[in-house]
Formats: sequence, structure tokens, C-alpha cells
Amino acid sequence: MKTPVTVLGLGAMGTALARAFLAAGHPTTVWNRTPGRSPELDALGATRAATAADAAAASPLVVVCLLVDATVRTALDGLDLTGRTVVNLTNSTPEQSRATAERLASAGASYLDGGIMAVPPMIGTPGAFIFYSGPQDVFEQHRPALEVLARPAYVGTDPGLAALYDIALLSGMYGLFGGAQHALALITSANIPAADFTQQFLLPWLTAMLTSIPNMARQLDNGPVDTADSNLAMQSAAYENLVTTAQKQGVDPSLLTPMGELLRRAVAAGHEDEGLSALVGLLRTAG
Ligand code: FVH
Repeated sequence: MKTPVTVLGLGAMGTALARAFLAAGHPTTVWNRTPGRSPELDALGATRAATAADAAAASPLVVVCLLVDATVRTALDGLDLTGRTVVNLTNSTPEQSRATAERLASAGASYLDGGIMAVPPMIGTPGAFIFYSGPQDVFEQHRPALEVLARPAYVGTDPGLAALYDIALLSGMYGLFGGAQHALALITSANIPAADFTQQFLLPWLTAMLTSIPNMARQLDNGPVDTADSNLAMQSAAYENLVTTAQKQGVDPSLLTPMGELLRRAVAAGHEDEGLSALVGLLRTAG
């Protein structure tokens, strides 16, 4: 017997989640604010509920995947969730996740928060993983059902932890994309074809540079920070040319300038002989 599951939200991601549950044989009830979305789910055996309340009543496991935290509140507030386990996979901040956990405890539900590290076509494939946080026994109880979506990565009892891990990875991703986008803006400003440049140079370079991240992490864990071959004094001096070149090429340097400022601060604070991991400490004192 597969656990009956409800999916609230049939956007691109909610639809992919519902499809994975159906493919694995879970009786699946779905609800979406705008009725009739993702009609292909009907042929796969989904049961449509007219209201979020009907959908939540249909299954012991209720998976929520809506746009933002406010949407989750709109959809769930006032529902009787007694005896239900709610797994919220909507993107949120750690504080929002903790507040949702408190509200749902008052509504009689068990709660797991989640952060999906996949785009919709990856759901149900080996490359996808999802962070979960909340009570471990609740996670273990529902692990078999959750495994059909993606590899589950349980990160702790604090309900805000999954969101923290999720936001950390998304922050890393946007930093990487921002760097690549700036590089492509520079190259295309000189009418150099982007695809060849990317294959021949950008991807190999970024791939090689990624290998320095574990070393950075080791230094943070083991401190103090070692002196570095590529020291911050040298990097800060060279960084001026990145901004100047962007300006000369007519490229907006706004994705670059914060790193330049951080490098200057690090040197001014006496970290000139250290490597890039010293910047992490400076970032942590900025809040
Ligand atoms: N798609 C992705 O690449 C990422 C991958 C990582 C995880 N994110 C997060 O997943 C959440 C849902 O994202 P999505 O891709 O499904 O988003 P949409 O396709 O835009 O669908 C949004 C759903 O939310 C419903 N909705 C919006 N506002 C309300 C509301 N006020 N009340 C009730 N439901 C609402 C919307 O319904 P409708 O517009 O069809 O009526 C969709 O079901 C998200 O947190 C990502 O950050 C996705």
C-alpha cells in the first residue's frame, strides 16, 4: 500500500511532484488555485479536489509547493490539519519556515520543511535532491514516499534548517551565474561568439576554479587562515582592471563592484597575505 498523497499547487514544480507520486503508484489528490491546471495529470490518475480543505482531508501526507510563503499562509490558514503531515516545499526563509511550523503545530499537523534542489524536469531523476528539516521521526515515517521525488537530505530538527541550506546553495548558484553572465557580456561586447567562448574557455576555467572551494572550506573549518599564493593584496590590485575594462567595454560593472569593495576592506583590515577564504569572515560580520 502506497501512502495517499495530496499536492497543493500545480505550478511547474507542483505538477512535476504530482507526476512523480503518480508514477510511483501513490494515490494522489491535487488542488490548484486556478482550476484545470496541468490537465495531463487527470489521465495519469490524479484526483482533483475543489478546495484546499478537501485536498488536505484526502491524504495523511500533504505536500505544498506554492509560489511564496504568503501564498502558503493564504492556502493553509483556517484548514483543519489534525493528524496530517504537511511537507512544505515552497521556497522560504528560515524564519518563515519556523513560523509555518508553529502555525501548523497549532492546526494539529506534523511539519517538515523542505528545499528542492532541482528544476522540474529533474524531479524523479538521480540528480535531484531535497533538503528536509523538522522532527526526524516524522521524516523517517514519510521517507519512502518522499524518496520518489528526489534523494532526501535530512539536515536537522530545526524547521528553518532546510531553508538555510537551500538559500545557501541558491546564493552560490546566483553568484556563479552572475560571474558567467558578466563574462559573456564582456565577450559579446567585442562581437565574439558566446557559444565557442563558453565551450573552449569559460566552462574549463570555472571548472578548474571550483576545485579551490573545498580548500577554502577546509581553512574555514580548521582556521586560522593560511597565507596564500594568490594573496588578497595581489587580487585586490588586479581587480581594479576588471571594473575598468567593464566600463570601457560599455558593460555594467554592478555585479562585480561588491567583490572589489570586499577585497579592499580585507586588505585594509590586515588580511593582505591571506586567501579568499578570509572574505567569508568579513561577510559574516556585515549583518
Ligand atoms: N521551478 C523551479 O525551477 C524551482 C525549483 C526549486 C523550487 N522552486 C520553488 O517551488 C515553488 C513553486 O515553484 P513553481 O515553479 O511551481 O512556480 P509556478 O509555476 O510559478 O507556480 C506557482 C504556484 O503557486 C500558486 N499560487 C500563486 N499565488 C497563489 C495564491 N495567492 N494562492 C494560491 N496559490 C497561488 C499558483 O497557482 P495558480 O497561479 O496556477 O492559480 C501555482 O500553483 C516556489 O516556491 C519556487 O521558488 C521552483
